[in-house]
Amino acid sequence: QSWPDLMVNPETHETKAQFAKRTAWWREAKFGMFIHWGIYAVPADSSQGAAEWYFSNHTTIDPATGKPRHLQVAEYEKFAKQFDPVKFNAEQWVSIAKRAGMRYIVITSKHHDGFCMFRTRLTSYNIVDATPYHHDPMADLARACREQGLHFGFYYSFMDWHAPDYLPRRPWDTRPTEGASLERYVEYVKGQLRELLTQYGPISVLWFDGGWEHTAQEEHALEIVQLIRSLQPNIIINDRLNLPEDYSTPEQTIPSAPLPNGRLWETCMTINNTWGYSKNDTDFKSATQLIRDLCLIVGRGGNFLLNVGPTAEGIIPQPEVDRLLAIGDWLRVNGASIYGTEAGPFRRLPFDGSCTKKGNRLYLQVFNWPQDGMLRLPGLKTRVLEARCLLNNQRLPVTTGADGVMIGKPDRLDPAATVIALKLAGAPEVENVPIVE
Ligand code: JFZ
Repeated sequence: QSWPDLMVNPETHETKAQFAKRTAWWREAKFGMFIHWGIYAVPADSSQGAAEWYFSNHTTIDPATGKPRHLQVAEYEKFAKQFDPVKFNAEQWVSIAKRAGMRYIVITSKHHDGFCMFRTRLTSYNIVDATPYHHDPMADLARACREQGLHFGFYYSFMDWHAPDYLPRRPWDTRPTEGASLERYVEYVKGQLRELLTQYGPISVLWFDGGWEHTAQEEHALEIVQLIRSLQPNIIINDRLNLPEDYSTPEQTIPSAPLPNGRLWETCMTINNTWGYSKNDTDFKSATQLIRDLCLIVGRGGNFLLNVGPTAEGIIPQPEVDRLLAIGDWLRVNGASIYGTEAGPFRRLPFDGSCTKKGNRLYLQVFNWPQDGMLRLPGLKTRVLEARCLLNNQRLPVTTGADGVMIGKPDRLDPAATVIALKLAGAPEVENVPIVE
């Protein structure tokens, strides 16, 4: 956000200080759980593309024509009758997020398939009315988050492959389009957002998606965000309804540096290769890789929204839980280098790792300790008072030479990232020295 300090942002009607206050919890939180949960968890198939895109991706060869044939709306709707998450336990999900060190949860209230995972009076195509479960899991999750102290938010897709008024229709959708109206669809979206933002208490995040088929004007995006802010004045809104709003959402990638003007951002990422649950994707990233991604993201000033894809029974797959708990174990020791920090001050680091900053402290997150045993930190102008390894609080020798600051190797290393906390004589000042690789 680059508006001047005392000017009011025309979209949010707030000053920079008010923006900073509204987004404070989010900027401190750093790590959240993304949940892609819907009736696509019934086929649970990513063999033809992302599991949550099953309705769009899945084709069979029509024996009559020899051509690929898409599912029709009525055929996809049948998965709702098979969606019965009897093992769903909101307290458990939230407790997994909490043990992982996550501070907020964002869940798909409606994905592109149009199926509503919440109680809505605006369509019967929802979890309460169209599934044997007959229950609204969002109410349980909102309550469990409140009880366990996590922030709670909704993903909502503007693109909708089911709503009769959504245009353009999928090319394979054979339902007649006469009478369909995108204007009426926008009213439907507004009505649903009103439900989502009034039925569940405080909602911390609105995570839009699927805005790319239209312009902000066609989507009435400004009206929509104004409605949202009128119902939940402290909410944080992402940038996927063709308005910049509060933060950017790089997907499956980590920007190489902080974004200009302190623009807030959040990388969302899958643990395997698909967002919705898939029986045939077992290509899970290692906990080490995810911990390092968290360090790199936070070291560049971003947040990390890490996805899980629960099953149609309501279970978060164990391989995902295992990785989350391993991240949580690492954070219990090294969380001081993550929560409430800011991007590190160095343009590039001469070691394999990342760096964050908090007041007069720097946190060096070292993935692989340098071969020669010395961790070098050129360009740091502020005097180092003390270096400690967070693993065992061991004090490390610090020397300052022509190469800059050098830190001795701790007795124990963490295989994912060993964190060295540097206490400085003041706020870190850094010289823009080029770093030779
Ligand atoms: C979207 C969805 O299509 C997907 O199913 C998932 O929900 C994900 C979080 O978001 O996918 C996108 C959206 C944006 C980009 C790429 C994929 N993008 O900006 O590059």
